[in-house]
Amino acid sequence: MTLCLGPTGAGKTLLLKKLQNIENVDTTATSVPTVGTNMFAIKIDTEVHQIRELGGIMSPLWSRYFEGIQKIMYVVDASNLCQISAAGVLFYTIIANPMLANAKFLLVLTKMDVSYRQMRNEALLMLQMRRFEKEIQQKITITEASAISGEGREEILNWIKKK
Ligand SMILES: Nc1nc2c(ncn2[C@@H]2O[C@H](COP(=O)(O)OP(=O)(O)OP(=O)(O)O)[C@@H](O)[C@H]2O)c(=O)[nH]1
Ligand SMILES: [Mg+2]
Repeated sequence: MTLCLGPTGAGKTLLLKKLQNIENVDTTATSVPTVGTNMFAIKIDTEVHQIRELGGIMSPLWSRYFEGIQKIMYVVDASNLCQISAAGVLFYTIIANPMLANAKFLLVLTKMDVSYRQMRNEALLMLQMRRFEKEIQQKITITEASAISGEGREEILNWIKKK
């Protein structure tokens, strides 16, 4: 089981829908914040992978779901200047949790289709990634994505299926 975390409105639900089904995602429908959790079954090749989204609103409770987790996808909205630094702090509190000492992390910079988004390097600077990477032992893979254009989809699917 993989967990998908990130602040509220970061774009987790829409991205996971896009990973599930490239064609039929209605990106114009208004979305509802996830209260609680959402399960997504994502078929890659012949295998079905289970991903559990935890809504941003329940971030104080995220750690209750960490036991036995080997993989965490952390989604950050690269177009939300107000949220991005806070998203970095939240990410750091997750990585520092001893239950995830051996987990693999995928940092997804999403909404890369938005014209006023932060560029990759600026986003990583605001997330203080260079500093974090020195202090933590886990491997962090970084990817850019968009649930609208489908950018990053293959990269994320490859990360999910990797043992
Ligand atoms: N332009 C653009 N908008 C996006 C993208 N992904 C999500 N959105 C929009 O961002 C808003 C929030 O998306 P959600 O997927 O519901 O966010 P979430 O991370 O699931 O939020 P919570 O469930 O509250 O934790 C919605 O209005 C989406 O349509 C993207 O890649 N590009
Ligand atoms: Mg959601």
